[in-house]
Amino acid sequence: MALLLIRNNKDYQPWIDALHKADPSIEVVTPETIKDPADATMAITWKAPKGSYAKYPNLKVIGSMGAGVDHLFEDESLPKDVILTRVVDDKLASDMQEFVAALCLNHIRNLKTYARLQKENTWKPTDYKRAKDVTVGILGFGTLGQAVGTMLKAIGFNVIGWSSSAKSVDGINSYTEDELDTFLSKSEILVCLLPLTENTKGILNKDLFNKLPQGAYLINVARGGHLVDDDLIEALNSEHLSGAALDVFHNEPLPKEHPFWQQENIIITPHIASMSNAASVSGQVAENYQRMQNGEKLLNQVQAIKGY
Ligand code: OXD
Repeated sequence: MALLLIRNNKDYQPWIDALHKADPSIEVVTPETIKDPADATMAITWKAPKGSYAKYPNLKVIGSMGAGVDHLFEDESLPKDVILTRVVDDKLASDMQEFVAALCLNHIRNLKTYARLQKENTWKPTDYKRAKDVTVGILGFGTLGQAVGTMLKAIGFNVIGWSSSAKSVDGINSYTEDELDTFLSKSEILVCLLPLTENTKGILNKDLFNKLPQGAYLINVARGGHLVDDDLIEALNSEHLSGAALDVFHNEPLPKEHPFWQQENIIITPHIASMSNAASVSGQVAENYQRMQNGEKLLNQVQAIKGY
């Protein structure tokens, strides 16, 4: 019996060290070190090369090393009868809170404009908004969305949330299903934190942008697959949207020739909003490995039918 790690970048050592520390009794292997593929009973993975899962016939549990699980469903070799898990971690939530707060404040205080003006040796004060006068809509009001909403509320923003099932968070109006248009019409900054599923692919498109107030700002810290890139460029060029901050892309790294790089009103960051940390999540992975062996219910299970 062994716990198998599979990662696109093969950066295994931090995970091996952290898992050994969490539970030295677990045999941790990688596709390179496993002797018999039949030994792997649980795998934790991040963007595994396509077809990986077919090589291991005894997998009972497959877990994502991150909060998102869309990479699991993108692989047709994902067995139908395994239990799927993801990580839920306070650090992932607080990192996301700080990142989105920084972007919202950066936007209302025009810091990107000053960075540009500095390059031109230009001193030019401009008007700014106060958080209390700005409504931020969190599209995807799950664990991370609620954490971000609570932080923005504490800073002073008006915060509203939308999710497919109703949520109740103190001081934050939450909208659901058929109230999407009302939610969008109030969102002066829209933060996408939705899971990527068949229903949410391409949701950040022309129709949605047209429902936002004139001059709205988009922050996408979920997945590149939520966004229709050309529709964003059009909405920025027509000035219906005033700008965007994008941390995630259809193809990562974002190809050098992608038009987003040339767009002055887009902030591009390399998928760093909230990075899963092996030391911080290995405890829950080790706990799940033991639970699997004891036939107990696992932590942070994913509902395969919903895709998150
Ligand atoms: C995640 C991510 O899903 O880093 O954890 O995007």
